[in-house]
Amino acid sequence: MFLHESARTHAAPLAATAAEQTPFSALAPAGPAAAAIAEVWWWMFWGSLVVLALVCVLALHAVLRRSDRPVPLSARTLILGGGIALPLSVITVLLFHGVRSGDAMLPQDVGVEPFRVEVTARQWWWEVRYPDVDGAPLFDANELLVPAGRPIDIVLEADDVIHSFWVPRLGGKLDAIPGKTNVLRLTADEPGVYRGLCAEFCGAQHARMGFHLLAFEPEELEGRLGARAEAGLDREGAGSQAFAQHCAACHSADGRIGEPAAGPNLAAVRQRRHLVAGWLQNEPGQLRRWLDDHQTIKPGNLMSDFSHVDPAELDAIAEWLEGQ
Ligand code: HEC
Ligand SMILES: [Cu+2]
Repeated sequence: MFLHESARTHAAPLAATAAEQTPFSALAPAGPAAAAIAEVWWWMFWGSLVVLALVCVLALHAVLRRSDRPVPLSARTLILGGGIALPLSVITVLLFHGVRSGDAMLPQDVGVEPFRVEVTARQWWWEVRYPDVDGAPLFDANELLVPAGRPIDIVLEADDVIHSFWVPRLGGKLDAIPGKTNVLRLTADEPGVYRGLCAEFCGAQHARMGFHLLAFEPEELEGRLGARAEAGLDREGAGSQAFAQHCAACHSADGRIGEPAAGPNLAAVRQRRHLVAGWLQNEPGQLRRWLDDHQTIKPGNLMSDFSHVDPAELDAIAEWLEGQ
């Protein structure tokens, strides 16, 4: 008991640092679905280690034995035992664990109403919709704000090609397929920042198609979502007009309006921690830099070129979006 307690107090900060250093590690699970997967991983790890040790011992034995007598095992026993019984039993155990951990990813009735968030994957970013924030849908991008300690249903769709939604510390991957709706059930046990990525090659900027899942205590979540819903942009002014001219064909600047969705909704862009699908820290100057250098920052991305636009106009748009 005593030992157990002290081991735990030492393990907790260690686990926290490991998670910070390895935000993409499925072996630092932070929710039940990921824990089930990590368990299968450890079973396979220790299982294969035992088999390897066994093979080494047998090999050593074969090399070192003195006698010339043949091994008292018939070919039949070897084929039936090593070729059929052994793989069959290993695969059966793995199948059992695999199906169980796969099951943990699917929505099931647990007596608590899940939090629902809809995600549409595009080249190369994630549209995020909350069906009901103060009575109406709210549109955002590349960041999922969710409650901690409550099941989350992520309703996945795709626009252009097949993508795969993965938050390694929270659970397994699920494909986002055009024309099909898949639902992934995750739970983040504790508040925190969990990193996610596209886990299926989907084009040139696939490697820069990340996102962040931010889990909050329920009261804080309400405040945060409310703030995003109220991130109203001043409809007057030079920035607004220039935006209408150069950007509004692809971007909505109203969190309550989803279209056009060729580019991320920009109403609350200043509240996001990152720009361009988790790739740039959202620091002063980065948004403006993106407008000039976006083909260098994310080559091949689907935003148009603005080299023909007066830089002063782009300054005004950036200032307007950043709410200065
Ligand atoms: C042809 C469509 C198109 C036009 C026009 C366009 N954009 Fe974009 N924009 C995109 C796409 C697509 C992305 C996503 C890029 C990615 O992450 O791969 C994007 C991303 C962005 C982002 C990053 C948002 C985030 O949170 O990740 C900002 C900021 C942005 N655009 C601003 C602008 C501004 C300002 C203009 C007008 C000067 C503009 N865009 C015009 C398509 C467009
Ligand atoms: Cu993708």
